[in-house]
Amino acid sequence: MKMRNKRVLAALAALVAVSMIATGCGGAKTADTGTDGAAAATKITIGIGAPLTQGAVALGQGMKRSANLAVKQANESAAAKDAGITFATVEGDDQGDPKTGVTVANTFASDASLIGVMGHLNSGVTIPASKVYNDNKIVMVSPAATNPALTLQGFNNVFRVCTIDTVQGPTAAEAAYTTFGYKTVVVIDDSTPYGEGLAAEFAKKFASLGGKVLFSEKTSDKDTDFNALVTKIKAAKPDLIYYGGIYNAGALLSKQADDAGVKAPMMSGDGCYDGEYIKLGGTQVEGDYCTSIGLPVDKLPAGQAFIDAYKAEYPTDDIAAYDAYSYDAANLIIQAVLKVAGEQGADKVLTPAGRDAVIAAVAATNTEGVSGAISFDANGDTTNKAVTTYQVKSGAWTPVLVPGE
Ligand code: ABU
Repeated sequence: MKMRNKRVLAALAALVAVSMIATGCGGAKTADTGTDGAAAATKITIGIGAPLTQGAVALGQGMKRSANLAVKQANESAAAKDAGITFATVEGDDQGDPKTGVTVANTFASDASLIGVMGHLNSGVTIPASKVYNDNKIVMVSPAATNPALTLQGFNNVFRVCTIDTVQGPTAAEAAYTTFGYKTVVVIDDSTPYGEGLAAEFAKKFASLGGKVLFSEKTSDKDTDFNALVTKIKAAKPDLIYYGGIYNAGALLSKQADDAGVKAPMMSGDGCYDGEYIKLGGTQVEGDYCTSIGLPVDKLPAGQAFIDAYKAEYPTDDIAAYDAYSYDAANLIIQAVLKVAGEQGADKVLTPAGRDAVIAAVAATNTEGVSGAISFDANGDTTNKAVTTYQVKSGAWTPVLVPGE
């Protein structure tokens, strides 16, 4: 074969490899991408654990897009090339289901090139999956799981860049009672660790402020017919409905309450902060509230650069609630890998000592991300405790209480 043809083939092979990385293909245990005598790069894989086909799909797909964007940018950077590393991603569709999440975690753990996981979304999935990662020295950074129990397991490899529900619940209660003046509430949750925990934190603070919880009730995150509950809510005549759960069921509850003539708006947490809530609920959810983690992306110093890069990569997709956090979570893993590669060599990153060093590097994070300043406390929780309150106005979630404003 003539040298020129060999070069063309090598260039094509490199292009295929890059396109696999950019589209999130993965699963192979090793892959080298060296061309024409260049030193072969070490492939380091980051798992994307999220609900991609069932559950909070709108939020999960956003997480995937953002982690893939971070990896694409990393692979274009001089830092990765100089370190001799090519990053790849592999998707794990946990479907928002704890058992499926553990299966995803075990599949990730069987990939020898996988160093870390950006995920998962649901606390009820993230908590059992995190044990698998701990058993396998895989660093995990969740952009979304807010139940406090996640980081109270004594695992040194578990981190999250979202604040927790012992912050979010009381913040919502303060907003509801003190700022908006709602004095009575009905508290509903979806029986998930997230929904139960958040609703309990809200109710505790609301009552401590002097508010009255008229009744509390449990539903399921799979429920679609809330008519019996709505009848009960209507009879109680609350000022406000508080819902701990995800947008799919939350929007239907609010819509059905409105259709039945319940005047009270609904307030919920970050699990409802998505345009899908408004699409599913229609005009009936106008005036509803939710809280979500952090500041609105466009109010963050690095927010506009992220928005520009995101729109260039995904022109038809909206930025979802955890996208900036997912981008940051992936970048923390990337930066930790590059640090360890620089200190020990790329070939050492996937050794047990290298994995310990990557976990230690994430723990020592002290940086500015798109979501703001990022560092972790001893449990692996972010020290950024900002929570923004939104309201549906003219068919869009609109910030109404922004920390610092
Ligand atoms: N934080 C809201 C949705 C995810 C979860 O914590 O279950």
